[in-house]
Amino acid sequence: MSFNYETYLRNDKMPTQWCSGCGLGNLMKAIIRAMTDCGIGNNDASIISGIGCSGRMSSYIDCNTLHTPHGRTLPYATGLKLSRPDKHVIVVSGDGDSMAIGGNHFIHTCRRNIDITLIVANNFTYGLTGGQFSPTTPANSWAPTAPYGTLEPQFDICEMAQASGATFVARSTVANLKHLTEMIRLGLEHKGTSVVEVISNCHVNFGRRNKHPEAPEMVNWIRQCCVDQDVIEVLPLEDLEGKFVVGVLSKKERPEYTAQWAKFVEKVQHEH
Ligand SMILES: Cc1ncc(C[n+]2csc(CCOP(=O)(O)OP(=O)(O)O)c2C)c(N)n1
Ligand code: SF4
Repeated sequence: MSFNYETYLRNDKMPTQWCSGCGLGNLMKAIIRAMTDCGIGNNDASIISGIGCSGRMSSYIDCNTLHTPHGRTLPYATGLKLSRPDKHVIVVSGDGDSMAIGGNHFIHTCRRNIDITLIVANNFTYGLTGGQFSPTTPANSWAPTAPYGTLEPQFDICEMAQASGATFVARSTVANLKHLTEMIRLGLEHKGTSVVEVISNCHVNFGRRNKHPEAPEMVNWIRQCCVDQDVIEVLPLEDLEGKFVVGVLSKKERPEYTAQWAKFVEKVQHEH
């Protein structure tokens, strides 16, 4: 399939402000490809993002966008989806945006199983503000806010999503555009809360301090850390240490919130 990126982009905003080689460029490409694959046009969807380098996604994709305060993408997305259940609501958020300041919204969005696709660009850091450590920064990493190394263990975004009730959970990376497009496409097709974690390179503010200062090398490192979900059964546990398991990690059926809400409103109006 050929992809007409210009149709989806705000071409007057190009080139992007992202650093050269930033993984977010590939993520933007994958989102446009997945929307094209699903036949979702600019007006069929809304892209909502928070504040952060990942937050710029809503400035660049021309798609009924909302650029919301840091950590607050999901309340906006929930309101929008409730008022326009016919639209695809796609949230693009950073690991800080969705796991730190927006962590509570993340949990309750997954719990409701509202039909939103949440794409979390996990670059292990607060990229925009200079590389402070985030809830997904690996332990023993260096950051300006951890001059002696980080002590805290990292959150597993996909485990958090599953435990909170998201009915589609997948992980991919910017190192494999085809796989990433496929995971986003499956998330878009799923009816319910879908969470797609995307391991991305911030070589500038994370990699530079943690032995991966160049984009190609950091992308290769990400690639080498990936293990496909299909093969983990046959691997010894120690081979999974420090690896990102990629693929569809869980898919379940459960009533979707906007459909439940419509029925609920009808029932209440009928009874009162
Ligand atoms: C309420 C509030 N607190 C803090 C900030 C400052 N701030 C802006 S972006 C950001 C972190 C961005 O990190 P992440 O969400 O991981 O996105 P990335 O830049 O890595 O894509 C912070 C702390 C803010 N804008 N608003
Ligand atoms: S600071 Fe990091 S996340 Fe932000 S644009 Fe640069 S490489 Fe990408």
